[in-house]
Amino acid sequence: MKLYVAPGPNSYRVRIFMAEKGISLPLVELDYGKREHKSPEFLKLNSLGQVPVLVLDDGTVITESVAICRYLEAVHPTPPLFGSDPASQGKIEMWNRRMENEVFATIGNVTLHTDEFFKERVIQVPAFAEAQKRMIPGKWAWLDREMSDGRPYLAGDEFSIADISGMVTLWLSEVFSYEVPADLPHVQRWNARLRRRPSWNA
Ligand SMILES: N[C@@H](CCC(=O)N[C@@H](CS)C(=O)NCC(=O)O)C(=O)O
Repeated sequence: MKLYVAPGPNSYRVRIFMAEKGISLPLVELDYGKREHKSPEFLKLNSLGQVPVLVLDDGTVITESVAICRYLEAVHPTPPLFGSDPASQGKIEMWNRRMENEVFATIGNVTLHTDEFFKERVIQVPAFAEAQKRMIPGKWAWLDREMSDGRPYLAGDEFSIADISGMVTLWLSEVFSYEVPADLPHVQRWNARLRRRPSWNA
C-alpha cells in the first residue's frame, strides 16, 4: 500500500486520521514545485492531479481524503472515528459535511480564487473571494452558537472525523490569517482541545 501526499489540508486530514488510529503507511511525498502532481504517471492515478491518493497492494486506487479515511476506518475499526452506532454515525456525517461545506469551503474558496497556484484549477473570480472572505467571521460565529451547549466535540462526546476536518480548517485558517475570533469562547475551547492532541503534529 502507498499513500501519495503533499503539503495542504487534504493530505493533512489523512495524516491526522492515521495518527489517531496508530496507522503507518509508506508515503510518497510529491513536489508541487516540480509539478509531480500533474505528471502523466500521477494523472493515471488521479485524473484531477490532486493529493492524497491511496494505492492498495492489488492496484486499487482511492482518491478523496474522506474516502481514504473511510477505507482506513473499515480496515482499522478501532478507535471508531466515523461513529459507533447509527445515531453517532449520522451525527458525525452531518458535522463532517457541515464543517467542510460551511467553514472549510468558505476559507478554501478565498485561496482558490486568489492564489496563483490554483489558476489552472478554477476560473478565478476575485470578487467571489472577497465575498467569501467577508463571510468567514460569520461562519465561526455560527459554529460558536452551535457549540454553546458545552459539548466537547463537534458531533457530541466522541472525537471524530468531523473534528479532524475541523483541525485542518483551523490549520488552514491560521496559515491564511483568518483565525477564529478571540471572543468566541465555545469555538476557542474546542480549538484549544484539538491543538492538544498529539495528532495535531501529524
Ligand atoms: N476533495 C479532494 C481535494 C484534494 C485537493 O484539493 N488536494 C490539494 C492539496 S490539499 C491538491 O492536490 N492541490 C493541487 C491542485 O489542485 O492542483 C480531497 O478531499 O482529497
